[in-house]
Amino acid sequence: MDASAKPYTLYGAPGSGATPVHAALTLIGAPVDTVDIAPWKSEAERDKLLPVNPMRQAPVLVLPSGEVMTESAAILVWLGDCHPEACLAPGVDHPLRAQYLRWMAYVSAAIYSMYWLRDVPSRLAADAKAEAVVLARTAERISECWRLMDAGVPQGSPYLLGDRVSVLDLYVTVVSRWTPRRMRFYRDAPRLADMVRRVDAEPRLGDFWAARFPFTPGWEGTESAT
Ligand SMILES: N[C@@H](CCC(=O)N[C@@H](CS)C(=O)NCC(=O)O)C(=O)O
Repeated sequence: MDASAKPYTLYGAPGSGATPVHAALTLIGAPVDTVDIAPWKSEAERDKLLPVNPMRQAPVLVLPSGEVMTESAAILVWLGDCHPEACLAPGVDHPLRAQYLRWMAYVSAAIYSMYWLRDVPSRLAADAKAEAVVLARTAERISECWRLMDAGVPQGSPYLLGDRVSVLDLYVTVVSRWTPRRMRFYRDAPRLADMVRRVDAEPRLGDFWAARFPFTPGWEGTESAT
């Protein structure tokens, strides 16, 4: 990567949906400026995203051209396609391209979408009791989705799309760390679990994880977490 290249600007706090994007940019070796905003925390934080995303959500990636991208799956697919030298995604003619796109959209639509409600359950739940039900039921749904993905992805390779880490692996690795966290995910999705442990230990991402999504004591949670 040309050291004088114009940087990307990435909005989203450590641990957010900006994290798989940032991990991809790290593997690509592209310069990136970060704007740490945690929109799940408050209206005030969400409002900080208004100038770049009317949905007031992270991640937002401002490209070196100044164009704005939102939607984590689209950003990751775009980065994989625009930086083929990094080998982070199967190209349009690759036999795994269709499955790659299928599971990228699945993680976004079936699992990530749950966090609009999980992060602020009062959006649909009227009181604390209803909020607890929402958290338990969305955790069940997330478990089910990981189980189905575990059974459906191609088998027999260290990573989901072969011998090299892809943006799909980065996406699953980060989203599976969100509540109800990893212990439950390991139980639900044992094959995906092997892959995410490899990505957790990826030497090229060691400093990145430490800085942007550290493995702090208790980070894996418990099997019964909601
Ligand atoms: N479909 C969006 C979802 C993004 C999203 O939900 N981001 C969370 C942070 S990780 C957020 O901004 N939450 C605040 C909100 O939804 O109001 C994507 O895939 O990028």
